[in-house]
Amino acid sequence: MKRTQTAEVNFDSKYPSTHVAEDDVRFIKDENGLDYIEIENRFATAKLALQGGHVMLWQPKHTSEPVLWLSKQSRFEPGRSIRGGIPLCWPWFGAHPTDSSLCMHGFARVTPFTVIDVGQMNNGYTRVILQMTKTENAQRQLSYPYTLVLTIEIGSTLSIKLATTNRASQPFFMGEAFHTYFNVGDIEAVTITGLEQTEYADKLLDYFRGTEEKELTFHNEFDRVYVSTKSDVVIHDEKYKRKITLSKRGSNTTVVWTPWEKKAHQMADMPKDDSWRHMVCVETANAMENLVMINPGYTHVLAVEYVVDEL
Ligand code: TA6
Repeated sequence: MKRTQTAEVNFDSKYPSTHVAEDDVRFIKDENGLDYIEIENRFATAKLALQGGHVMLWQPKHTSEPVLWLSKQSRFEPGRSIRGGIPLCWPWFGAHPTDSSLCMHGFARVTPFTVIDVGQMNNGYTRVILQMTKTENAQRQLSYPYTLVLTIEIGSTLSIKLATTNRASQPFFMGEAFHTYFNVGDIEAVTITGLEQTEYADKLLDYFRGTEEKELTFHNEFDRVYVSTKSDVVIHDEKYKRKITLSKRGSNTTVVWTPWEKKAHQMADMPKDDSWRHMVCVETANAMENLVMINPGYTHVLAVEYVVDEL
């Protein structure tokens, strides 16, 4: 099997590698020392950073705009999370439950992943399998043994699975999310369905609990954690004349967030223009009362698939 690589990439030789078509995959390293994988197959283009197992870009060939939003001000530096794409929140979502000195959304998104396998699937999609490394920073924040494996399948749809295996002798609880930034024509021309009649905690109202009564529309900052929901969610984008369907497994929480202008302009890695109008986060998660308990030796998988259709 011949690989196309322009930089040294950590391959784990114990996994057999399937065929990688030469024009599909490139391995690159930037001037900051971050490693990336660029994928071009007959269905889509994509770009991943090995830091955080971070899917930065995905654009199926049947749609004219990228599906994921990526900040022009993002800092592509070791140890800093990338603003946009699909940041991983793991092994907690939001603030750490007991130690406020630890970073928001856990440490997976700033931890290097190694490449376990990259291959072309029978349907022509490209599958990338990554495993999170055990850095000192990671070990300091989570000492008991586990493995974290991310599988990404790139084609006219995008499928992501995050598998957590408990290698300890006692159960452990964790929170997690695919904190996905979707690229939209204009947030005020977006409607989100699938969360009607679902209980939420509103972060902007000190986690006030309510029940969503109708489809979501956006005219100001919005930050709600929808709990105990396994439903698909659909982002209807009137401006781009498309809809994005999120189908999930192993998730009981969906988070919806737009910072709006004021908060976006306070964030160092968000442009001070109207870029915030072109993103909405719809996050496939397990958070709040939906934390996951994993018994010794067991594996929990968080999975989502994104499908883009014309409106
Ligand atoms: O998922 C929504 C949220 O928790 C918001 O409250 C906001 O903090 C957002 O995540 C961004 O978090 P980050 O740490 O990536 O800046």
